[in-house]
Amino acid sequence: MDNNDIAQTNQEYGAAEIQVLEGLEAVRKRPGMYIGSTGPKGLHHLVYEIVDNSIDEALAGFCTKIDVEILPGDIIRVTDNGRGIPVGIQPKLGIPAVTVVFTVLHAGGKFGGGGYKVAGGLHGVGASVVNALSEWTEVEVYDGEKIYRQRYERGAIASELEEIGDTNKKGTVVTFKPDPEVFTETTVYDYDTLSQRLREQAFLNAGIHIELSDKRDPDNAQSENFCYEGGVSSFVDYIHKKRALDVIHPDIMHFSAKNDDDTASAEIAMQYNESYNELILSFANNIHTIDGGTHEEGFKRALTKVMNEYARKFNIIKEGEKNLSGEDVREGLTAIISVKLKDAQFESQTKGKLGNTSIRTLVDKLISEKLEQYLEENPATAKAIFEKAITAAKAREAARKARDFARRKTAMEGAGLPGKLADCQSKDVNETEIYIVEGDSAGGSAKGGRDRRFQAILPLWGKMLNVEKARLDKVYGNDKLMPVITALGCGIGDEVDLSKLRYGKIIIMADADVDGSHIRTLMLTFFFRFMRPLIEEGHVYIAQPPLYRITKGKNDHYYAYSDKERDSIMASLEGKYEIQRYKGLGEMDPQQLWETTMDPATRTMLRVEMEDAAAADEVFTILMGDKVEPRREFIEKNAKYVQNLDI
Ligand code: TTJ
Repeated sequence: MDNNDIAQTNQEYGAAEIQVLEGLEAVRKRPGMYIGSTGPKGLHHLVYEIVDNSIDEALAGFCTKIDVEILPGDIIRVTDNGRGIPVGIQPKLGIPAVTVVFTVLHAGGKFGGGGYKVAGGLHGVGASVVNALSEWTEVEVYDGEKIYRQRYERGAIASELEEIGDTNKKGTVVTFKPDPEVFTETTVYDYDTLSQRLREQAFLNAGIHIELSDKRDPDNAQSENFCYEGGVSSFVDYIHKKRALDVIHPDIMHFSAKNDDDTASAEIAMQYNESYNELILSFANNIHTIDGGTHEEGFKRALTKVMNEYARKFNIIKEGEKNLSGEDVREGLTAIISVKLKDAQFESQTKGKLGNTSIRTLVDKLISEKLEQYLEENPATAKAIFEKAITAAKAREAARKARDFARRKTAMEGAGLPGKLADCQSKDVNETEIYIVEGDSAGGSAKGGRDRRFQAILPLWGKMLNVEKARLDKVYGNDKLMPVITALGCGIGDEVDLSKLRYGKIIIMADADVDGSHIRTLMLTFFFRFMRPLIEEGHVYIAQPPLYRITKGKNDHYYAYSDKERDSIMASLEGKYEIQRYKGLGEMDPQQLWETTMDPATRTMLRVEMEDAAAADEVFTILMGDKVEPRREFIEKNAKYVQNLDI
């Protein structure tokens, strides 16, 4: 390149820079559009966006190691040993390619190199968005000869790309500090959140080394190294060990396939355990599809089909006997489905559902061809799996009888609604709410405080069923859960019909203490396992009662919902005041409970997302399982959460 070219590109640089600033200004104005939220989720999302680039480079075959460091001040540094982002002038804009990557919106895919970049949704928005939302960002490129460096502040170029030294290494180092002006809630990273996600990425991309280290506080330094040669099979194994689940056959099944023109691939690992639960985790382009989609549909359809065909062929199910249902063949199954494809389409409110129909066919074909063969070649495994599925089918039959019995019983007893339910007047699900309340005194306050026009109250009582060890048939007989099922009206298991749901909002209201947290975990696990569409469609909420009441003089009072809020209220008050700590909902009189927790005009509630429910399910498995050791470990690690928990 001669001097003339440089002069010319520099001229165009002005125009490019203006365009760049306008693009990133849009990101700063509406960060939520690009990273989902400016809360903790969005904050962590920044790290994933950067790491994704290194993973793409690894998938392209040029990078083996990715380092993620949390530095003092919650600054993040990501280092890889890939080819390094190109530093040459990008002809169209006349600026270095690396500058384009960091300052032009949506440039990520072009230079990320993976070929599997995702279209639409929040995914793959790239380095420029991270740059726009960081107080500052620095990039260093090692190209095997020179080291280059550039700095940006709030998305704008703070220093031109410069050569800063010689090197024989290759790779990219990106360091950024999330902008507290954007992340107003918190800029503090949670090690475990990053750890979980990076471990998951290591499972999904077999053989890549990912290291996470927390260097914020030298006294509490920690680090982990993730590398799984077994990929998704290692993932299944990890889940079974972590949840202390005993498997019913030794080998993990592992199937993979590509489509004809190599534009899509699918990989599945699966193994059955002794529990009654199914756990299917699906991913598209390394993104967790919490709401499933075509890959899960193809998998389930083919699994049911293959199992029934096999059972017929070998006379495991005899003539005249019914087929196994989908639920029967998935009882105790843990499966990881990972697909990679061009132009992934993400659907649903949270963009957590894969829509590409060609993937349904690809996964269906993969299971149809390989699972049948596997079962024929591994008769001992096949035997164990069919014994389990047949037992599940029998239990399902028992559950059907229990349900019919329960229905006849309620029909005979009259109204059909649980005796303790204080129902509301409205029948319009657009406005109706049911509060599920633990404890009779809280139930009393809730009944007194509610707006009976549209708010129903259901106090929970009786012995909680250990859902961990229960199939549907046990649920039908349980005196704590049956009232919930009858009150909601929408059925359970594969019979759930949301058109029959009697309340638009189901609100779990429990004390803000450890026992309350126990009951929330229980209820969420129950909904997650037996009424999942309720959570998928966003009907389930957690009430947020206050922790403190601060009284000043006779008439002034304030409520604080967190310690932070209490402190700021105290700081704003002059003179004398009194603080009351609520130990339970029952300490509030009806008027207070209405004001603080139930009045739609003033309350805040948390809508339960699938991730929350899935997390509750995991906690529950460990807490209620048979194994003592994992439980002890969990309790030690989560001491704050499970303090005093009576288990
Ligand atoms: C693109 O094709 C030419 C050779 O380099 C390819 C590339 O850009 N590789 C690459 C990018 N490796 N690592 C990155 C990268 C790493 C981090 C931490 C952050 C970003 C935005 C990119």
